[in-house]
Amino acid sequence: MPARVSLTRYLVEQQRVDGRIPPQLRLLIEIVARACKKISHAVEKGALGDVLGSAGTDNVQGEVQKKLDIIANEELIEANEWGGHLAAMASEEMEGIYVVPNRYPQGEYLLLFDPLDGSSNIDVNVSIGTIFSVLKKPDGSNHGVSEQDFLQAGARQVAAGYCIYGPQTTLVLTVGDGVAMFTLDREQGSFVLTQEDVQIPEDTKEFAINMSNMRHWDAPVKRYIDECLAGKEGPRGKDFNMRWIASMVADVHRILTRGGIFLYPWDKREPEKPGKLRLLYEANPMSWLVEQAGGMSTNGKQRILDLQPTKLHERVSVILGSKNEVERVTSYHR
Ligand code: AHM
Ligand code: MG
Repeated sequence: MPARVSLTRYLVEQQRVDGRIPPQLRLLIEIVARACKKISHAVEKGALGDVLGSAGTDNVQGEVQKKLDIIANEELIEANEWGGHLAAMASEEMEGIYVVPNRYPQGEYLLLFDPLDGSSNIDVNVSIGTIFSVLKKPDGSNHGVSEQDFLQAGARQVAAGYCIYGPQTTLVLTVGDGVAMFTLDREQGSFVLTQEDVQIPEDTKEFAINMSNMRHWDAPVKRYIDECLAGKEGPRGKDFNMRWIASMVADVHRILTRGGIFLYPWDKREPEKPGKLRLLYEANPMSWLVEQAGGMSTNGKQRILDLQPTKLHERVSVILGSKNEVERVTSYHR
């Protein structure tokens, strides 16, 4: 039987091969993984750990915070602030950026996260996850760190991934050399490489969208879904299946595993908002993973990774997954 490759070994080998991962970035990814392990334990305890339910507070987006949203946010901050690899962090659950306190050394990386994605699924025991993205502090910004430093296009990410807390806990990672998946071995307490070079099939018969919003969609999205629903008798000439987990991590994990298309488009409910999902914490890391696995990701008009963010909590319309389907929906917008 071939030797098991741990996350640590995978990262050390990535560092050795062509210096793809500098030591500080390797440390950062390991620490994020360690925090995810702790979050996974908290999730697993559920009612026994008194972690379910609402925390009685709202976040910056006006959404009710769950206890686990806050626990996960704190785990990520505590795990990452002392290592010397980071300059600052930004989170979906915090209004402003969190600058590493000056009692610790300052590093050159910026960490962004959605500490617990799929919050509405926490209490019903359905898969949820942590999404993260890593940027480098722009050159020349030697005078501390500001929110402006985080406003970089997704194409400039140096690492991105998520950890899904489902039947298994799986960490999915890219550092720009394809996508690798690591399953948590609970007995050993370590992440073990279980899939490398993840590839999303170019075609699919599976779509994911919140159908209850149909009456609010824009014409191109409506057209695309109508054609899928028409099945074999319609213009697509094949039957489609639908899945909607309402945890982006779980929907994207399915797509990385067997293909499919995911849409959370702009809709008329809140016309001034470009979409529901957050560009920096959700769309960018997921888009890079999907592209690294041979898929495609757009906001209907442009490649998401090329969008220049204008604010920390910016929202965006998201269409990602199997290349030919994303290409089709995007062409309907032209
Ligand atoms: P969250 O980060 O507060 O959990 O919100 C993001 C989630 C995504 O995971 C998911 O795709 C979407 O919101 C589900 O939204 P809806 O409940 O409108 O279907
Ligand atoms: Mg989220």
